[in-house]
Amino acid sequence: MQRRLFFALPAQELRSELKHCQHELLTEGHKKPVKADNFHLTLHFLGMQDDSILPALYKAAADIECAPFEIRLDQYGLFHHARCLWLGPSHPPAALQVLFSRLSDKLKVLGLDVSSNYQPHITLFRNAHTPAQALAPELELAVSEFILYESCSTAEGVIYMPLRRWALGKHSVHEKP
Ligand code: 2AM
Repeated sequence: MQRRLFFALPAQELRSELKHCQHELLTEGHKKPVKADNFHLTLHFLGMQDDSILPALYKAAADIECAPFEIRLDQYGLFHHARCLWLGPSHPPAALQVLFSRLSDKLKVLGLDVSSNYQPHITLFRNAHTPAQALAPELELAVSEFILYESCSTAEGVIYMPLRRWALGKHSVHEKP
């Protein structure tokens, strides 16, 4: 079976703050807010992959060593091509780049295409055409784990299902939630 997969940092702890940002930006005419359940900060998008790759992905992720860290989210941005309006860090912490690069190295060994051009962000709106006018907030995202998600299309829209999560600073692997 094929699954649409991506590694990401969960952002549910900032759920109410991010919803507040969306509420403010709605007044600027942005129309398609991301569901709060789907807030995340992507590390690596893997696209459609066969199930058979999952054990290798689990092993690769479990081998990553990285201490917990924080990300200050303080700027809005717009990807014109993808039409997504996002909140992200103006100064991504070195630890985020380290986690991204270590995961990247493991994925390359598995023969996967990984992006080298990394712009960390949390998407707030899809189908966005214009940049945010409002001043971005300053939010701290505490990063203590990363997750392999499956993107699933349902009648209610896309949902991101955590397949497995890995705690930073430990080698513990938690099975499916
Ligand atoms: P984003 O909203 O953080 O940009 C699942 O589809 C998630 O993977 C999306 O929410 C999107 O994250 C990211 N994604 C989807 N298609 C992508 C692509 N072609 N390249 C990079 N990231 C992508």
